[in-house]
Amino acid sequence: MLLAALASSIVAGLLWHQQLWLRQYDFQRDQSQAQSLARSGLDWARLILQEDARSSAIDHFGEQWAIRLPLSPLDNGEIGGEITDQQGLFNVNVLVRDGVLQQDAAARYGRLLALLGLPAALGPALADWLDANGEVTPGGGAEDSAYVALQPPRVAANRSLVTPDELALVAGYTPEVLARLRPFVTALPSAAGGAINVNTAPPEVLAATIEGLPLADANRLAASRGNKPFVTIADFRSRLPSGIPVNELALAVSSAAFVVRVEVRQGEVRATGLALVVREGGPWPRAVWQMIE
Ligand SMILES: [Ca+2]
Ligand SMILES: [Ca+2]
Repeated sequence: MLLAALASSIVAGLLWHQQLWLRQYDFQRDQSQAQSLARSGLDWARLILQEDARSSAIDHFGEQWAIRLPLSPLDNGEIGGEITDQQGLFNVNVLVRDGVLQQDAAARYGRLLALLGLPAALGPALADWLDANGEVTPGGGAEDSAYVALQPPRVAANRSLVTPDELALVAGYTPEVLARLRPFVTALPSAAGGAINVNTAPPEVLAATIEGLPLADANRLAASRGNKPFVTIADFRSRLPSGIPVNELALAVSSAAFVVRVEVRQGEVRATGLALVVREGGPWPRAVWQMIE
């Protein structure tokens, strides 16, 4: 009787282990499939961007790359994704070049902060985070001595940001500030250039980039490009209100940098692929960074 009970409990134990092992096996198989699909999704997006560069000289929201793919069914799962242009956003890395604060870029960033109703001190704080020196920039700067007192203690990076998520480390960049700021800013390597794509920039970024352009006019420009994208900077300028000087070097009608996001579900497992892709005129858009998780 005892032996029989023992035997049956051993069998139950074995079965349970087998179940567990099978579930683990399923999970690992789904996980590796999900991650591999996410990677393929990123490559597919790079192909779309390569094709786009072949077929058009400008970049706007009416193009194929801008179409978001909603989660769509595939065998035992789903896949979806989107490509978002980064050249329409304010690249925070232009604030500092070769370790030195750039006053014109600081002025543009200051205008953006004001348009978004954010404190002006966020400008100098970010400048000090990026610049190479240890001197506190007037108007709200913060260097190492301010950071060692924070939780967690840290020191200023004194270099460009790799991703905009690093903004969360900078003094004053609270979750509330970031929620307001994030849709308008990005962090790009110098290879992407600093010009703003007037076909994709939010009105706030247009108004911040072009001194003297009221937000209401920037809104009108953004509405007009929906039907008729800007084909050249001259075209953009002809549709600006008269009398507003334009620094052509700060503007573009095309984009070199895009963030690709791919979401995958395979069985019970989810995977995300995220990459910053830069078109540099080479045969294949380069991933500056890529994450699969
Ligand atoms: Ca294009
Ligand atoms: Ca400094």
